[in-house]
Amino acid sequence: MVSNKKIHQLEQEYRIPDNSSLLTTDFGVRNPNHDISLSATVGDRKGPLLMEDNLGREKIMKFDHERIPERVVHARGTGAFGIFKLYESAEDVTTAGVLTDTSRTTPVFVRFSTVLGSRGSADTVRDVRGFAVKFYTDEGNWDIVGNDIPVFFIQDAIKFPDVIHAGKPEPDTEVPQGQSAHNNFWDFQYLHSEATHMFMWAMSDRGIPRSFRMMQGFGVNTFTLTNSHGERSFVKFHFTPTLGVHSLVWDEALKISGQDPDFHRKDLYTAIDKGKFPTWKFGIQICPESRQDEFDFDILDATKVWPEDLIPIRYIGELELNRNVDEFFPQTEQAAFCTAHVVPGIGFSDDPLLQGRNFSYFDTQLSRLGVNWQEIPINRPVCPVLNHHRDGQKRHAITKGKFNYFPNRGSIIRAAKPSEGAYFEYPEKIVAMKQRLHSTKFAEHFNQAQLFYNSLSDIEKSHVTAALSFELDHCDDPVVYNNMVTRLSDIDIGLAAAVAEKVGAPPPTKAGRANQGNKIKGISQFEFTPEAQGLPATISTRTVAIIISDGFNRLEYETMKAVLAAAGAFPATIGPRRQAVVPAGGGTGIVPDHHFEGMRSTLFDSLYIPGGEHVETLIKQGRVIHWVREAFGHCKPIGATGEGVKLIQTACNVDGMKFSSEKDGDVVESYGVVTAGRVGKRPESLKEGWQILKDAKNFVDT
Ligand code: HDE
Repeated sequence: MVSNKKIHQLEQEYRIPDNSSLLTTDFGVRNPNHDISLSATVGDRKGPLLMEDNLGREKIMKFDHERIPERVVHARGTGAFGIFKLYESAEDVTTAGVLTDTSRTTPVFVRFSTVLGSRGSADTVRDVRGFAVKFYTDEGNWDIVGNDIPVFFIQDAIKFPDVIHAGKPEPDTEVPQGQSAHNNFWDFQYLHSEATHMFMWAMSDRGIPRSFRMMQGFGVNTFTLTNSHGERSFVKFHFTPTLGVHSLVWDEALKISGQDPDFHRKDLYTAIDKGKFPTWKFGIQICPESRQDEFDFDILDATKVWPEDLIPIRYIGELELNRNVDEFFPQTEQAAFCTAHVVPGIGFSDDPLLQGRNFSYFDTQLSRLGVNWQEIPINRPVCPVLNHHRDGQKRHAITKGKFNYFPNRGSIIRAAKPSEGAYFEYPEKIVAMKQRLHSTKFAEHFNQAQLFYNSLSDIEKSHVTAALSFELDHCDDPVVYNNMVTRLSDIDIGLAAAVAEKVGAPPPTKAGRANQGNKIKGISQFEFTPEAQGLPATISTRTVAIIISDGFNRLEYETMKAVLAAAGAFPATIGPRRQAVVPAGGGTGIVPDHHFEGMRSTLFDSLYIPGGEHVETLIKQGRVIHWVREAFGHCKPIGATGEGVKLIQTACNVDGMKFSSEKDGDVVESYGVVTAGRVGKRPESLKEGWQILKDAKNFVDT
């Protein structure tokens, strides 16, 4: 199993040995009975329980206090360990060891999350996703507490309670759970025009990722880097998934919320467990101080991206997740991130959202985990911690000696010098007025919302229209949806008109603001497929349901399964029962992984139906027809060989299309129907769809 400095620390210092077998109490005494409470026995019956039962009381008392407050936002999430490797030094802009020393491997812990839902809510709701990375560097912990969307709803942290109150369940009914589709959320969006850019992202396919492994991560706020000459630049952080950026379709997301609320959590766990470690390229966008006033937006405004055409992304490292947690609560739930955690060479900017966040994360951990939250194993740095902070609830460290103040008459402890790696506070010159004002350029709210919309492909645009139409359909206050249509006309009159018609708002008569038609790079998901990133297309980690019933063609089944597995895909066999299903001609049967009612097509990326007489049985079963038809409706690649084609034709009402693989005589060469797929771009023809199943040569040639 993968190990590193942090894993070693956790295992050496905190692991309960898994080779001991005798139960004990929390105070270490061997426990004679964990199952039966102590009581008086009256005749041959148990009488009243005894107060004296300290073993029983300890067990129940510990249970009573198992819950801690869930995170006030981002409560629903999951995490994994990994490493960060730097392949190009950024020493021209920073002194941070983690960004300059290419020989290092820095351990990380990453937690992904949704924002609005509570801890038990579903994974696939439409929402922003958290992407929080804790780097355990040799110089201390550095946290990038980011999201999968590069901008935010508000510009000033003081607005955070409002945006979150408006998005969370409404106060009178506590409805809806983990949804933005309600009056208060959209009322807020209209009344805060600065949110326009962000809600457009959230309504795009970015709001319903296929997998945490297929999302970008962004630091969102503007940070600073300082180099060895004391020069400072502004910086934005980026993580780009090498598997590409991919989304669910909305109908799938809705259904999966009920069918498997843990879909994303399991997806990440399974990939890591099977050794298919997800990776992200790590990039920085650097804006030297001298250029900070050059743009028509303020570089400290978190509702704006820095268009790549203006400031390119420099990819300098790679993040890999390679180990699941051993226990969810002490590791993932107690992980505590804080934007104020930076290491020498990295600093803050005056971004007012970041300034507020630096206070908020520290503060929230106090109520969630207590004042000694940084001593919890998952949060401890891998380098030494030494200071005169003392006491408080659940203090673990035991410090010897007389002095708990500084300086003192006897201690050898002293403050570090810059040459010893002390944190460097950049001496920023400030001549200021103290007042409650926004920066002047913060007043512009629609340019980038429009750039975003214009930069999407037509398919992605249609998804935005559909998403807004869905969300506003769930708002029953006409003030809300009428206002929102007005707001949309500030972006695009066509979009506003299409949504107005669906949701019953008066059609907009004129654009609030003409659409300038400009576009920028780095917005459409099509730009982030592996191919677009110059990486090989891959079917790796894609799930393929193979549908069989008694009488299936064993050769076709086994060949396809082997080909899929060899290409790194995760095939699963689905049959009428989880007991042996017998192939044509008899012989040992195959025990399916699931039965038709136990799973749904929504939980797979693709379907394959081998030939054989089983097709005659399959086409008579409503649930099987539903499997195929639904996958077709969700534009998934569907492959079939031999008689399997008939099932697709029957289920989907389409004619078979002849195709052949590069390999003559291969069982893959047959007749079949393949529809559009969900990998990256959605193919518009059957032929393009097949490309995905086939995944170029990877698929058939392996
Ligand atoms: Fe957070 N945010 N946030 N946020 N945030 C929290 O901290 C807050 C913002 C983000 O996996 C809380 O530990 C304020 C932007 C993530 O544990 C809290 C503001 C971005 C996570 C908090 C923001 C984020 C949080 C709740 C406006 C993207 C989950 C629990 C100024 C860059 C971290 C906690 C995890 C969590 C405050 C805005 C990302 C209350 C005041 C912008 C990924 O402190």
